[in-house]
Amino acid sequence: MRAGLTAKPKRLPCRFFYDREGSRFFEAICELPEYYLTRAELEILAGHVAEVVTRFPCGATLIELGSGSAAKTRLLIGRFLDRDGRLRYIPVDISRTMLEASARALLDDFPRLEILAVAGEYQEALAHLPADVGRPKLILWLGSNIGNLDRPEAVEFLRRLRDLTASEDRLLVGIDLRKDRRVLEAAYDDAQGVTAQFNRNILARINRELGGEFDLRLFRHRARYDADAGRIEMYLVSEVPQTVRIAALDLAVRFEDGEAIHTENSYKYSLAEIDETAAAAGWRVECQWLDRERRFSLNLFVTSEPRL
Ligand code: AVI
Repeated sequence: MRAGLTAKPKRLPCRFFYDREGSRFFEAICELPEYYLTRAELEILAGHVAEVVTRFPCGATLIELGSGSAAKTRLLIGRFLDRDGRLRYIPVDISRTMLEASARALLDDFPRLEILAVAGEYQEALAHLPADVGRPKLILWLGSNIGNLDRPEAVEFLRRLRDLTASEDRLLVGIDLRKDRRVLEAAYDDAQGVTAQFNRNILARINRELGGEFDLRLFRHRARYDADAGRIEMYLVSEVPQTVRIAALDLAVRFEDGEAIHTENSYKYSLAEIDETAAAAGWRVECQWLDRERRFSLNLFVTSEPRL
């Protein structure tokens, strides 16, 4: 927080959005009419879940990165259990409360499911997965979570995942597509102001956890699409010149009128960029499905090269 708020321009890492409140706001975003991503991915999964499951023999392990409420995963879990009678599911999420709530709800509905939940940033949590997670593995990275990584970081992380997988394993990645600016900007600046609340929650969190004195009413939510970079950028813009104290950091942060904190990037991909990104990380796109409106893609990656 200190590094970001004293940097020029100011920035805060988007992973800090997700405390209990932030995770709730994000769940509300997923229900918004403008935020098409969740519905589009669900539509694709519903149409192709059987096709995904048939690629695996009995006894597969399902690992999910950034599982959240795991709403979409239920389709896959249900299908695997109907076929195999058992399934090991390893959800990894930064929000411990969300992880506990979703694991309990899943066990209520699927008593034969075995769950090993890992709380942590998923990049780091990978190092803590048990050595024997079971084979073959289907790793889920849904919701276009890949979009919150810069493009080179996405390649690097995909390569790490590749190093954990064997030729019979698969990675199912949901990736949002480049599209008209109006559709994208509405999705990240909705009429009800839920995304604005989600964005401001990062300041509310500094107030709660670090004794910050941010007045949330003095920061405006801004979401802009940079078509060249292919990314939505989110900012919190100070409406007035002001100085904000943060007790636990022993810091006074000065804001000029209109000065912005950059809080999130959400990258969008073309189909060619998906191929290139996969290839650069040692994967190949085995199957690719789009929703009816061709806004979102679901991609089944398979390793393209043997492990060293
Ligand atoms: C979690 N992530 C994929 C979301 C996105 O679309 O980049 C976070 C989000 N930010 C604003 N709305 C949703």
